[in-house]
Amino acid sequence: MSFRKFSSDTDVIDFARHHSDLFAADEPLQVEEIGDGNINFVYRVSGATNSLIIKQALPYVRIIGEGWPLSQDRVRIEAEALQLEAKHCPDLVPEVYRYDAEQCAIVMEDIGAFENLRIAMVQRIKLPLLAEHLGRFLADTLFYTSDLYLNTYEKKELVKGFINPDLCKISEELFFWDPYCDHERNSINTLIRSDAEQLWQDSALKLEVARLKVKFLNQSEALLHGDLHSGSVFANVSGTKIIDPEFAYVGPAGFDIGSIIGNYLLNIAGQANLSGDKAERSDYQQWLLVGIKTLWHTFEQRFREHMLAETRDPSLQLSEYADWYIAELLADSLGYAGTEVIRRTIGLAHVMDIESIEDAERRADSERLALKLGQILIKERAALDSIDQVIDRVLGELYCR
Ligand code: SR1
Ligand code: MG
Repeated sequence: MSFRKFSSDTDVIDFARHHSDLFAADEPLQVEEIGDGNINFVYRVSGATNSLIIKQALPYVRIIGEGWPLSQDRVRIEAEALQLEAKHCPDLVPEVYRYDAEQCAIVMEDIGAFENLRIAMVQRIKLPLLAEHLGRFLADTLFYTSDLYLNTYEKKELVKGFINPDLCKISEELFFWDPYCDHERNSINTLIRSDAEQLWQDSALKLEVARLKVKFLNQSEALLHGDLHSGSVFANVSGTKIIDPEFAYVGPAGFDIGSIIGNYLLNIAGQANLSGDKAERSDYQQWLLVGIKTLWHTFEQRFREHMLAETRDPSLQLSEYADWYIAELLADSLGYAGTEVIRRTIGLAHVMDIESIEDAERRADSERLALKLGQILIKERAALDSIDQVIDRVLGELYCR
């Protein structure tokens, strides 16, 4: 049978029964479409005691339609990336039960016991293990897919298996071009139009963004998740699950680290004006800043341990090299965090952390703060030598307004 979009609950249920043994043959099943992302359709199929998730990729971007075609190979890439991540951190990703190339669909574990991180952050829920889990995920997935660990042949096979041009093109444009010009895809609060126009005139900033873009295009350093924003993370007080690696490709390691740090910062900017008690919002901003620190320290310590104990290439085993490598990674991560913050503020795809501020003036204030933080990170990334300096710099912007 050739590809067919699931067009009814029965289609989805038949597919679930055929591709899993979780359900009894006579068990009644329910389907809900739960996809809230921009690109795909996601269904939860539930029986009396078990449930699973089916994700189907259509040959175009869901929110745009057939006017924005998109390779369905992304679903193979997602399935293979999840399986590879599971080798290194099985507790941090949903289990893939089946990948069906014909229907461009993945059948996977239901992670309904976890809450979407973006929603949790908007609600100011503190998740005690989150930052450590993210740091461990990043250290393990990035180290074990890099030339530090893989041999020449394994690494080139990895690069080949994750050639992902359509999805890379989306990021190349949405991160590194659209927000830096008056692009028709941008969405800009009219109250900050002049701030955006100023940013478009800033050639020092655009030069730094160009340098980050060239790394994104050329630096085949490690297998990235490729879209590690807080909507791709689910968490609760005891666990974390990272989903949706359809943008995976072999790129600069700092891109993943920066994407998630950027999402912490977007929430920090949002908390300046989200509804609720001011003291509670400030307290949550502090919690997020501590989270960035913990995430980076967990990552740094674990990645360094991996480098010193498991780097296979003898020419890369010097401890001085590990120091240099990690310092470069911090700078890259800060730069990419800045591009994530800016593109989510004036580009195509915005975030609830700021969009849910109803009052346009207050939203504009958070957007200005986000733009400021993004520019600082991009322009000052080489001078910010430690995560403590980064936190101080952010605090300076938060409290000197
Ligand atoms: C058209 S896709 C817009 C954004 O949604 C995805 O989740 C990625 O973040 C992409 O940049
Ligand atoms: Mg996604």
